[in-house]
Amino acid sequence: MTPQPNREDKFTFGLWTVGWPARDPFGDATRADVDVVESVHRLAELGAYGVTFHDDDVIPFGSDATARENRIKRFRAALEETGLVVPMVTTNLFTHPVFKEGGLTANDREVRRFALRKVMRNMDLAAELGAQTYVLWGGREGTEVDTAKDLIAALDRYAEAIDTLAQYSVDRGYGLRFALEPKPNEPRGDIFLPTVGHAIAFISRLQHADLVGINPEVGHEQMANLNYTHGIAQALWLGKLFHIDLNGQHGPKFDQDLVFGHGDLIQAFSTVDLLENGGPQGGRTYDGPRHFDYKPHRTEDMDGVWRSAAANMRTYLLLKERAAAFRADPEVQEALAAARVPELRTPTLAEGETYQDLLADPTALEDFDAAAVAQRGAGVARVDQLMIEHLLGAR
Ligand SMILES: [Mn+2]
Repeated sequence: MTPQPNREDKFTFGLWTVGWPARDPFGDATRADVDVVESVHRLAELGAYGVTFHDDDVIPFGSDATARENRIKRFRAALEETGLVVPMVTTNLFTHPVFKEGGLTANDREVRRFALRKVMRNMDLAAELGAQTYVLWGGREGTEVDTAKDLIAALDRYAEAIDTLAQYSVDRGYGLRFALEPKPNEPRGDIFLPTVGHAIAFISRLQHADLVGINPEVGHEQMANLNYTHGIAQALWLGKLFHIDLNGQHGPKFDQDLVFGHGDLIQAFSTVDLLENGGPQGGRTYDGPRHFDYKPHRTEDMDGVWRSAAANMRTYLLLKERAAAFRADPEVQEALAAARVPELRTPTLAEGETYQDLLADPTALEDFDAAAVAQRGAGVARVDQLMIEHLLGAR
């Protein structure tokens, strides 16, 4: 039986996902625009917990004050009718042509000042709607021609912008935490803060580093041929996993934004296992929303759109069920023990032991039989197949 999603699962969707009219660089839209009010209702019926949005998803760019208020009112009413929450909000600094050379890192200072104001205005709305996380995806922050940008100054301006926004949140008492979303390329030839590692290193130099973490997207890391599960593990280790974008991707190519699990399924399994079972005593490592940032196939009508939205949640829950079965299987536990997986939690030096003690321990070097120890198999092959069998529902 397929598990049914409910509010406790904390599944959230960007309004731009189901609302994507499927325009691509080569073809026109294949679907009509979707009213955000309808999206909120449909997602609530499917079992979602919340929605997220860019400013322009709810309030079209250039709306006057009256139009703006009306849009917000309708959206707010839909949230109240359904009980959906808005845990995360973000800004569109990429669609309008004014951002063609960048937003927060544009060479043109006027554009940078406008970009900051656009973010601040939407932070006001985010706080009003009770959001806790503000995502910054710098889709236009980058280059095609490296010599046409002062790359060092661009990072200075990026840091200046994020620290300014964090200060604004602190002064207004908004309590927002910021999550940078890495992506290697697309739409720019090369985007700044291209991977989880680049973004985390950048954050360490910010004045408000404590308020800034990351929002890693499955497909974005895989476009860079990196392992998403490893990326979020490092973010968890650093306390920097502020939000996640779940979707699917078939390796390094254009950003596919497939349904979660509909790309690298084995990595999706390890991602869910880490999120749900990777804690120190087992159990959850991340309590935030399970946020889907995907695009329904361009081939689909609206029936296919809602099916694909449901598919994200069902796939996550199926993987969660499979990961729980994997962890509970006595043979898996035995195989993990044989592979010495639990041993990695034992510190290399004993409690109170110093490197002097280690130097005085002949079993660590002088009497250590490297040739004999090298003969030991690691036992990974057994774990590997047990994992696949659980993933396929064969156990
Ligand atoms: Mn993407």
